[in-house]
Amino acid sequence: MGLFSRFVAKLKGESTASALDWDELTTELLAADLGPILTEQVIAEAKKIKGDDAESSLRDILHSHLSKKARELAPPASPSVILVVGVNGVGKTTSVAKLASYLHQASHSVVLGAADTFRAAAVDQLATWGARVGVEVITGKDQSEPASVAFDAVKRATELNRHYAIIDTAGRLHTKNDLMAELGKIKRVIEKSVPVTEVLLVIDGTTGQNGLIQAKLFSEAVEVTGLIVTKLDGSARGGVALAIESQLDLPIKFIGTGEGIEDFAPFDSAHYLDGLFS
Ligand SMILES: Nc1nc2c(ncn2[C@@H]2O[C@H](COP(=O)(O)OP(=O)(O)O)[C@@H](O)[C@H]2O)c(=O)[nH]1
Ligand SMILES: [Mg+2]
Repeated sequence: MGLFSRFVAKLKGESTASALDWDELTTELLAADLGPILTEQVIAEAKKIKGDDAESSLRDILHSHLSKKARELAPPASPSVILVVGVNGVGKTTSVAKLASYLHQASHSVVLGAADTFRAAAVDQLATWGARVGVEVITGKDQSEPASVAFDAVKRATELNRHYAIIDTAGRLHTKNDLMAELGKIKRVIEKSVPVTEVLLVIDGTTGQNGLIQAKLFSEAVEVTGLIVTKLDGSARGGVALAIESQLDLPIKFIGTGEGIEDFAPFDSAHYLDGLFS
């Protein structure tokens, strides 16, 4: 059952909601990870609603809190460079592979850069995905500088006139300043040859309000242009996505809904809101 279906059903035919209903809606919004700030804003706006059009009004309220920034990916160039960042285990490498497959299927050419050089397993993971998808993966020698692998991948994409270079990076704790600074370095080194057109922050949709803190700190370290929200296949209702959009004005560009390569789609705000109401 969607987040608001019960509430809207109750409100039908009433001119105002009772105090109990507001408490109930507040609890539901918090349980869905909208967070205290957005929940308070939505409740304040929702209190002006009359019963009959509660659903469409609530939908309008939520819609007004979504980011107005472009959700489309930067257009293909030669190459358009996409840096993928985030904390450990959120699904960066998987999302890089999914995005490569998505672009590949749309007849775009792609080169991947395995700039998570911390762990050999991370490089192998991306190489395996690359082979499966059918795109070239640039890797460095063991323990090589992430920035130099990223630079090489972009150089390769430039030489081959590829549309996109997607760079996977190591997971980093958003609270570790030196690791966050390294992201800036990777970006600067790439930009000696080609501008970075997208920095996509991967957020695990099940991590709740911590996702909001991650988004805040990553945006301070590097200019994040959009989000990929993963693991929206589970029971989590993913309301943190709305909180991030509302409070940081970052557009969600893609969502991940499973471990498979096809479990990935551009974010569709109407569909997302439908899910909250259906
Ligand atoms: N259920 C689910 N699992 C995912 C999704 N995206 C990634 N994963 C899983 O999350 C785990 C960590 O993914 P990985 O890409 O290695 O994360 P990274 O450390 O950020 O690179 C793996 O087991 C993935 O299969 C998703 O959208 N849904
Ligand atoms: Mg990884």
